Amino acid sequence: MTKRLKYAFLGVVSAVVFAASSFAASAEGLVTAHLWDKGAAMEMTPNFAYGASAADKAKATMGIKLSQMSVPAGKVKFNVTNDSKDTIHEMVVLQPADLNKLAYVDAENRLSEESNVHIGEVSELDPGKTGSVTLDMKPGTYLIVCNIPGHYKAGMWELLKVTK
Ligand SMILES: [Cu+2]
Repeated sequence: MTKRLKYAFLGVVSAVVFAASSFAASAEGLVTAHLWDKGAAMEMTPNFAYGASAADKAKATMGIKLSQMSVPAGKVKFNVTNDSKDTIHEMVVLQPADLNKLAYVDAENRLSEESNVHIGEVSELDPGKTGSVTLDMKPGTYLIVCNIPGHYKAGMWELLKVTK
């Protein structure tokens, strides 16, 4: 191999290594979340907390749409968009010990972020705004909510399974 060829070869090798490492970086999970509502004029009905049937939840006037219901464990990036025209929303990731015993703060009309184990969030997005957060997630079931007062019970929650 001439010296010139050797350098060219090394160049190819480093390009391949670089490509491989950027592939590894892009292997982090990506979840897209859309926060939606039917407009501030619509009444918030507090009947759609966790446990509401899918049929009931379909009547909710606000909600969260996730790109998927499960994602592999590890680094997970959440890209969050507030699709509302007039209402602030947020996305909070909780990992409650028991989904059937969620701690609720009645005085604040929202879930306790302490008792339900707060993992991370994109807080208070103005209408039309986007935000993102990358979290290191272990296998388990997570509750994704908007914790603006009243919004969780009005239907703004989804479950996300993190798989091994
Ligand atoms: Cu909300």
